[in-house]
Amino acid sequence: MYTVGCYLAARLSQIGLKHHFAVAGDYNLALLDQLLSNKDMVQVYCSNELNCGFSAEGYARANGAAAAVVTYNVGAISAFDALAGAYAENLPVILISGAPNSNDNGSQHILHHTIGTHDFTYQLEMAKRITCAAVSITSAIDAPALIDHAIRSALRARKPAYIEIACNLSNQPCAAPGPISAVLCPEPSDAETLEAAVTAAAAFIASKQKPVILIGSKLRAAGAESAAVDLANALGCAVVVMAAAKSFFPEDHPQFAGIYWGEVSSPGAREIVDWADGVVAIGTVLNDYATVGWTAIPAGANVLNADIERAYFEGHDFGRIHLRDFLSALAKEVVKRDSTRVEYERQRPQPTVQKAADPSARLMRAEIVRQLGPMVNAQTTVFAETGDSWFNGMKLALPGGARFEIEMQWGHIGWSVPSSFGYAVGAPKRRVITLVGDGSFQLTAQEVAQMIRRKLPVIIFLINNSGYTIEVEIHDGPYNNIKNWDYAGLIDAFNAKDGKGRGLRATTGGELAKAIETALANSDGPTLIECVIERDDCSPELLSWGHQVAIANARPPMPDR
Ligand code: TPU
Ligand code: MG
Repeated sequence: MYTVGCYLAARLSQIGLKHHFAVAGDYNLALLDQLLSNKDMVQVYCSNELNCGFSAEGYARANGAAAAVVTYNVGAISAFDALAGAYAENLPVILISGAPNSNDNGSQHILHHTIGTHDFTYQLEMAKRITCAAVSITSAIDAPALIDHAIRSALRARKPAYIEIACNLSNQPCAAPGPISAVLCPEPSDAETLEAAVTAAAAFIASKQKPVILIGSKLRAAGAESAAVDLANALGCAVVVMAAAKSFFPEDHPQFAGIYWGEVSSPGAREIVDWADGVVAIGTVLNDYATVGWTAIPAGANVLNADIERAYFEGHDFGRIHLRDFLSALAKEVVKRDSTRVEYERQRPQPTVQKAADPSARLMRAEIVRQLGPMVNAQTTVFAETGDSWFNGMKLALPGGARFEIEMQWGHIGWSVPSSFGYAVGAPKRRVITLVGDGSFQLTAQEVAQMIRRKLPVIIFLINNSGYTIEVEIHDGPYNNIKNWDYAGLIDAFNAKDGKGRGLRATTGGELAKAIETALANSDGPTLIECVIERDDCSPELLSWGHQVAIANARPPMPDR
């Protein structure tokens, strides 16, 4: 005998979820009971719904999909921020919200947690704008079809979906789930279009002498990372990766030519893209940040754009072809064109061994990055928060197997703490290292307590530079100063009597080295290392990037008439 809640649990489990994230509220308590009755899934609690949404977002980064369960309005509207983030970042997060009793629909009742009118539709309407599917379950008979529709849409589109369930329905009987293939069934590429696209693309590439491959963040969403390696191998050219896609192409691959990010690219990468006569742009997202305030946009006749379900270039536009199918088939058709790789070999920067700072000298940003480098191995996943952590993270050379997570399109400060928590829940065998600024940390700090609760050995490098340095470099003012906290001391407050988190402070290179040793030895909980540096001690890339972004932001309005 299935109920609506058990049906939902079965479907979430069948798509591969071993956990779901939740914050309790009276609109979802009965639903949480139903979900708990599924022994294949663990319910993981969060401190607030924004964090719950970001935890699910991080879980989806590790596991391909995720679910978060929240209460009506007061919970769900907080979670919407993270849900919109999942949309921006192409992650299928299923947000499930408890909702008013079905008998209250159309009544003149005023319900708690609402804006106090008789309208119970606005949450669903809001959800429709930031998901690929949003459904409201007010009848047990329709529940299986609506649940399947929402989950199927999310998995296909790699976008979030929303399901609200009236609070008196989750324990009502409904049909048993049929085969999961009906939910997973991918829409195949259109075979004829695929063939035409591949023929035209192979001809386009053959017409170029110096093509380069540019990897963007939608590559992973499309499940096409290994297909991109196949294409690179066949073409033999240099491969550059956008910042938002770091680690989506292996950095130990012989054709890897660095991070392309306009004037803040890694050495040699920009020169190779500038020199190329054709760019195969795969899953790229060219926003103002990624293009350094519109100063570096590969566009025009020399660009072949391969998107998740579309390829367009030089008078062609092919739809209904999957990126993975397109890249794999193209790999079999392309001619070898390796001149950008050969040229990059000449330009390739020699690995420099940075000198260790005097262990008793005041800690500097460059020394933090130097000490971070050797910590990254095949099992590591690095999270880089908005702020100078982005630029510090870019400097890490990733060995094969290392992963890198960044939220460059949504760019919500505070994302990294809950997202790395969710990721660590989903990928317990990986070593998660989170780079986060003091300003960002203050938004979502509570979720460190959940890392403590679940004994997750996440290592947090909290860069305390006394403020919003990224904003300082874009446009400074008193609003970029923040209240200092005792960040290391905070961990003891979170530990209370039973926690095993560690909070350490490093003000010199020597203290940092010791703190890293302690962190690596602490397997019973997170370790936060507060790295204290000066306010203006930032990466040179942030200076240049901030300058260009400030110019782009300050463009005067077009004349009215
Ligand atoms: O390393 P640093 O100092 O640059 O990083 P920190 O201390 O984390 O400061 C980040 C400053 C920042 C702000 C205030 N970066 N972006 N913003 C704007 C912003 C405000 N609110 C949200 C939710 N997201 C944002 N990106
Ligand atoms: Mg800061």
